[in-house]
Amino acid sequence: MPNKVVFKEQIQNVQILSPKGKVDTKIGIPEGLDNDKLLDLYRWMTFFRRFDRKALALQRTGRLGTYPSLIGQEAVQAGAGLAMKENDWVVPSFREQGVMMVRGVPGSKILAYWGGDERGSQFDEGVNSLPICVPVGSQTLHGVGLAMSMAYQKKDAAVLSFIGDGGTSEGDFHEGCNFAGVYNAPVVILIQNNHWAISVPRHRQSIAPTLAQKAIAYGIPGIQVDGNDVMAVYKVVGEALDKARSGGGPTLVEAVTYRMEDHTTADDATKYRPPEELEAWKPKDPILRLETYLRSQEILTDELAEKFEKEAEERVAKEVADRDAMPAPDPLETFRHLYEEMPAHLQQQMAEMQETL
Ligand SMILES: Cc1ncc(C[n+]2csc(CCOP(=O)(O)OP(=O)(O)O)c2C)c(N)n1
Ligand SMILES: [Mg+2]
Repeated sequence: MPNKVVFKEQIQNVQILSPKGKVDTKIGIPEGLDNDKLLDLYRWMTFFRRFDRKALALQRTGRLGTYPSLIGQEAVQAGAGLAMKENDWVVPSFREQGVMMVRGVPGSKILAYWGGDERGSQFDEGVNSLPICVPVGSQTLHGVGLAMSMAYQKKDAAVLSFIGDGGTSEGDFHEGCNFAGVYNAPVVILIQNNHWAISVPRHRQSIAPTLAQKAIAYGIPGIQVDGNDVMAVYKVVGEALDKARSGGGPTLVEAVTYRMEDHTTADDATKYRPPEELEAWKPKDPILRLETYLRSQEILTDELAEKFEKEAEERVAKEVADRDAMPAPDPLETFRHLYEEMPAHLQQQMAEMQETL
């Protein structure tokens, strides 16, 4: 008969801003979030939504191949992005255009990527973001590896590595979490639990009541946060990054949010998603929640909101114009950069294409 408990653990959930836009006074507004910073968060979130609406429209008119919208997940990406410090790195999956833009990736590059242009993955020096990465689960390995290398080089920086709820079923995620723990890697693995992995619902992904508890098996802290509450995301991710930077090791954060759109433009969620579920999430909208709070405190006025709208519209137009201004890629690039020395058969094919061109 077992006669003693050898291990016990609990998973906490953090919410500061309620869906009605009220601050939990027991926790209070997180340190670092003064009125200007709160407005910054709001500005980014409204910009993300506008950018995505434009990108969806561009896809419908044939100017992008496909596009994965982050609409509904703005608080996770703005909150986590603004909680990062200059030298930190972000390791995105494929729905992280928001946090990537916060880190300095131009929106025009995001549009280029989804238009099938490889230059959409080439960022300027000093932009600390890996490129968009579609293979589900791989991001944890990249993020943990990058973090291990930064610790090895004694850099004062941490990595924020993104993954979806679906991604947590991949072996790569588990291997990455294990390495993160064993090597005390300065990484925050952020699960965006948006409740769907294409047509597979969260409850078919795992019967574990939280995804954060997957951390327990690897001996690292796991915490859940209301992903539609930008204040809570900012606090939880910020504290985890600070801890990682100061040698305190990795954290697994599960941000509970909702994908309001189709998986990508190649999907039709009405075929599998109960409409009541979507309706139930609408009042929890992350932008609406912050806006309600900001207006109640008279931090946001009609005038300011209008100004932000106009700025966002202009910025989106500029990103599209910058994308359009990129010269057409050289088709011969298809052959380059694969081998140090190009094999004979590729040289021949390249010469043939050159002739045709
Ligand atoms: C290894 C691998 N398997 C399958 C796919 C196809 N695929 C692309 S996105 C996706 C679902 C991902 O769901 P989740 O991790 O929850 O992220 P979300 O799309 O919700 O952001 C799948 C199966 C892929 N890209 N990579
Ligand atoms: Mg998902």
